[in-house]
Amino acid sequence: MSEGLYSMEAKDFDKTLDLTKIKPYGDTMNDGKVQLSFTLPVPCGAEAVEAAKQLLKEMGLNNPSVVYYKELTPGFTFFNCYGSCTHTVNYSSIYVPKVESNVLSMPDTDEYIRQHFGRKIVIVGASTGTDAHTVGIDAIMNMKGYAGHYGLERYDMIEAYNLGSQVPNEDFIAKGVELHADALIISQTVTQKDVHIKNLTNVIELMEAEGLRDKMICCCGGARITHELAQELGFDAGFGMNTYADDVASFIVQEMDKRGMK
Ligand code: B12
Repeated sequence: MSEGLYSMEAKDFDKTLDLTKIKPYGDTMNDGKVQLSFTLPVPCGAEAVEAAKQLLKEMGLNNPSVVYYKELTPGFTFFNCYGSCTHTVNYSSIYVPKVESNVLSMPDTDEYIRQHFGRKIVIVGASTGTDAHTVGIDAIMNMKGYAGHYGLERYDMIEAYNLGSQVPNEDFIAKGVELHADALIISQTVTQKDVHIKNLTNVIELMEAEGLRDKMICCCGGARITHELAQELGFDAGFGMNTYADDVASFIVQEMDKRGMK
């Protein structure tokens, strides 16, 4: 396949696509087809299927169909369903604040560090507070990496320290100071009752109280973290799902350079 074809977007070959009114694509443009699954707290049977279809209609899905249903346990029924979405979204009006840096490969980041700093940079990371999830921070930091992207421990010019999970914020910051960290990176997975907001806010408050905030780059990440939220909470950058070591490493080194950190 030629590169030209790879770079094509649906709007280049389908003239019925209106980016001010997009809806899901099933197998023809604008058919609105979606698949969803859910459980209803009712006994398995014809009434349960009818309830599921009515619910789909209420959700704005035309031609609702239940393609699979099964009793999970007495009194609970699980459904797989299809329907055509009647709602649309104006894609052309969407603006999402994103981390603005040039994403470099691992060798290019190492080279950038050699050229701009002439020393290894130190990054300390953890899942802090009560958060016990380690897979996110491991994906970013572990030597073996994640989804084909090596983690920070693999970089020649980065000294990466992964402190694990449930690290108290005070200990995390103290370790950063002890190791002369250039950047602190935090993973937050649990967002129930806004615990991530309280915890991330606490990190920044502690750093400010100790006069450390402008001495280190601070980043956070997790499935429900956005760059916009991270900045609101006082972080330099936030990284959500589908981000890798390359994204945060590139951001950190370019931000250090911008700030004249040596
Ligand atoms: C595995 C898991 C667990 C394991 C964790 C084991 C471990 N060692 O990590 C265990 C069983 C311990 C667990 C416990 C709990 N869990 Co849990 N868990 C999950 C699960 C299934 C997968 C999470 C995961 O590993 N994802 C894979 C990684 C790679 O994705 P990621 O974290 O998003 O990371 C990527 C990006 O976000 C980003 N990223 C992440 N961190 C960082 C950091 C930086 C600096 C950067 C740059 C990028 C970055 O990069 C990564 C790669 O792209 C999810 C459900 C799911 N399918 O997502 C629930 C889930 C996260 N858990 C949940 C809950 C509620 C809990 C518990 C509260 C349950 C309970 N009632 O006890 C406890 C909490 C314990 C605690 N104190 O934290 C909820 C969270 C809901 C919410 N919005 O808060 C989820 C979504 C399940 C659900 N649908 O309800 N859990």
